Amino acid sequence: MTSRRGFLSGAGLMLGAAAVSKAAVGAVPEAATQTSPLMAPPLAPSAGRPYNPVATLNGWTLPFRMKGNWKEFHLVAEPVERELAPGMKARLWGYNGQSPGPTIEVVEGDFVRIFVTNKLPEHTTIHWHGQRLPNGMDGVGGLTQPHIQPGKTFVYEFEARRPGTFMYHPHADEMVQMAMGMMGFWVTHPRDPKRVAGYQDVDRDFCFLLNAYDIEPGAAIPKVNTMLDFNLWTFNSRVFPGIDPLVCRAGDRVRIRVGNLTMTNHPIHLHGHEFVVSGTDGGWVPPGARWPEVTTDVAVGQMRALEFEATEPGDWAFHCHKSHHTMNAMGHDVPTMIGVDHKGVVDKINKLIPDYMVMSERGMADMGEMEMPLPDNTLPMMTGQGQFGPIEMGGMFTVVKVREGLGKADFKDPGPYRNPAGTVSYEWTGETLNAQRAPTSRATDINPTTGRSTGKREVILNVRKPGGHGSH
Ligand SMILES: [Cu+2]
Repeated sequence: MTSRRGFLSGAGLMLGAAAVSKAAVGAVPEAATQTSPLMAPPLAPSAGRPYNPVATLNGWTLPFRMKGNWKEFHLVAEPVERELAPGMKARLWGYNGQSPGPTIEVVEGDFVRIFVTNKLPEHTTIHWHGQRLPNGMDGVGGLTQPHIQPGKTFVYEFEARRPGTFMYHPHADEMVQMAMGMMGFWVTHPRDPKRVAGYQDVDRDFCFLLNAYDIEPGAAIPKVNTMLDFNLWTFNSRVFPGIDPLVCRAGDRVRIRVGNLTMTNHPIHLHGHEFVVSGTDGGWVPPGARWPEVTTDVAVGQMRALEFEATEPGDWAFHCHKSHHTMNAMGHDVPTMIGVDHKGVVDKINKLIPDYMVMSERGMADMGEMEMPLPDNTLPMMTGQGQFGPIEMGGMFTVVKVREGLGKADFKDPGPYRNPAGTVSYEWTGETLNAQRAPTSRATDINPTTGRSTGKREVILNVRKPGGHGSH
């Protein structure tokens, strides 16, 4: 098959292989790209020291090649299209076809060479957040290196000295480039797990970044001058119900690594289990220094590794506990209408505007069910269907699905949990007592200057949700 004649005539068809073999003898390694926003199976190491690979939610791991002692990777900074959830695509900047970029996995002591090609319209750099490395490899544009101009390729070389959880992101026009989705995850596995205090092998090792965007309903490109008032809160540039579930076999020891590259903190909360924070920005936490939690705050720029035994079968919510971070973009100026009866007004408005709908007369749950007319490329504010009805979530929300009898490397969504008979909250159908109710709270009118009662008349105090999100 590989006669000289056949080889020559097949030269055109051999292009792919030729490109690989050319790369294999030198030059820049091939830059793999990913088109799917769904979780790729953990990527077992193709060479070098062994490790248990991580599972990146809605992401993938970048393949490497060995060149002598060096593990070589190629990242391409470029505009990408990212599906945030079925029904909405965003035009972001990222690496190798996706935002976030691919996860990079290496082993403590590896010599790592990363080629970075800039296909953006402006200059960039990559900062290797949390790593010990030579100062000139730290990726701070202007401070530790010249910027990487459009069309240019730079090389970063360093030894992965410390095992742990890291991130990468530009340190150039940072507010814009991170608001556009430029970031990625990095895991340095321990070379000898037994010698790293606090490190423990786990059965499933998930990772993802917290990120956020400000995309107007109907638009696809983030606003890049937003400082705090983001409206889409994402795990790895995905929102519920587009975020992969964390599928666990009952009894597994599970690690979830989280990095925060938003501009606010996120209290990350797991239902049904207690976890410990086993790793922080600086490495692994010795067992004697840990305490049990069900929520841990991940501040801006931090990485946290959470660990727990997945002993409780079920569908367990896993989410940021800021309730406006488990919602998708909305008109932020929806007033509180709880308790206000609009019926008469709506009938009149409907004569003029037939599609007009009243929202939130009884709370906002209506919006989880209603088929509201939305602009194209816009997700509902509260969405998702569970086996018992609408879930009324969005943003930073997903489900840890613990199941008996899964395969060791089975990450496939097993569908809704089948709760054993008699273990689901149920409606009381027996006799009810007449509920004793407290009288409606009232207060007398308050003089705004003195803060004292005027004693004039009674007013009902209405609870009003804050409209602005100016201080996330
Ligand atoms: Cu949050």
